[in-house]
Amino acid sequence: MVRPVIAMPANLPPQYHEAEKRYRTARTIPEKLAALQEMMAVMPKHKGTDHLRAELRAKMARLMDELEHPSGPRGGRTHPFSIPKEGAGQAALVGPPNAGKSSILAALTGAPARVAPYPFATQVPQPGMARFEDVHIQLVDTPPLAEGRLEGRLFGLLRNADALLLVTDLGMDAVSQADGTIALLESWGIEPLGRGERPDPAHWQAQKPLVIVGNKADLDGALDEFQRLESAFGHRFPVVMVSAQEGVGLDDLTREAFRALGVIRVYTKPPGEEPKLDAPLVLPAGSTVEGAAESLHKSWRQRLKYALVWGSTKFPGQRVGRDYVLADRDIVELHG
Ligand SMILES: Nc1nc2c(ncn2[C@@H]2O[C@H](COP(=O)(O)OP(=O)(O)OP(=O)(O)O)[C@@H](O)[C@H]2O)c(=O)[nH]1
Ligand SMILES: [Mg+2]
Repeated sequence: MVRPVIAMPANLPPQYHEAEKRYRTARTIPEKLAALQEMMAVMPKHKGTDHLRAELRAKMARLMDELEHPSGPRGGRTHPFSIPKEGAGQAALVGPPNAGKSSILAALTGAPARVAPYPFATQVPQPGMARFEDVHIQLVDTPPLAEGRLEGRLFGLLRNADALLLVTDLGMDAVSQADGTIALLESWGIEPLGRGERPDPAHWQAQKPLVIVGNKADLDGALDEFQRLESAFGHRFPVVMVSAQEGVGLDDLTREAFRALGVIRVYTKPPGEEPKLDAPLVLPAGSTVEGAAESLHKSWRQRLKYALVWGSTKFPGQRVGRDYVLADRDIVELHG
């Protein structure tokens, strides 16, 4: 087939050409999509790249369509399925059929998840809000991941999530379930990140902090199975044991989910007043006093002179500069 030649803007960064090489050698659609998404991410945004950007977007839409309808494109453009983010971040529950993803969503959020004693019960993603201390985390229940069943819209959803919670069934071989799911994610170009690893901002859609969950802790033999799971994965990933049915371990799960989101809570305090403890700012981990100030109002960019911080500082109410890196639960008093 003859394709029109796209005039290449001259000033593309080297990362673009690397990603393009990966695009050309990619064997699977998800690998192609991952490379295209990277090409878009590193491409400078100006008039000269508009045409190329539109071209790449059209390619991605075609590939998404192929993914959803493997028998060939039907009808018009398909957009990746997406669930608008809410709260401190979005964590998707993923894993093999029947492991208890929907049960965990229902137990933590009260969302009307479809729980059933047979596999492939969940057909469409379902969001719900789980409380962690004083913030909410958005959990998204997804259809099971299994070989040959990748849906384009599910792929899009996973790439958009901030973290993945891989649910396994402790009544079965949980280690192979986790291994199989990780291998599947990797074959789709999604790289799981371990404890303390943060996605590179240029590749965040392909790199996902992962928490491994052993569910059905109430079953006979579950503890032994959990120990196997922990020794196989605990050196790299957080591994938590829960029973959605008995409501056990769910607090640990939301804590690990919160950690995986890579955000911190910061409370502001007007001078001479009490801190606003009921309304934390949720900021990316590593944020500075300046970042916190700007997230409140952009006028702080000019005005900010220093801040007093309670929490991570050596002394309560210590005076710090704009570059001071805040920690989760810090209280900040801004001074202009
Ligand atoms: N014993 C026990 N059974 C559970 C637990 N959690 C879920 N189940 C059961 O496991 C089965 C599957 O639960 P679901 O929540 O539908 O599992 P799922 O992972 O969403 O399944 P799919 O949507 O098919 O992928 C149901 O019969 C649940 O009642 C648990 O903690 N303990
Ligand atoms: Mg389900």
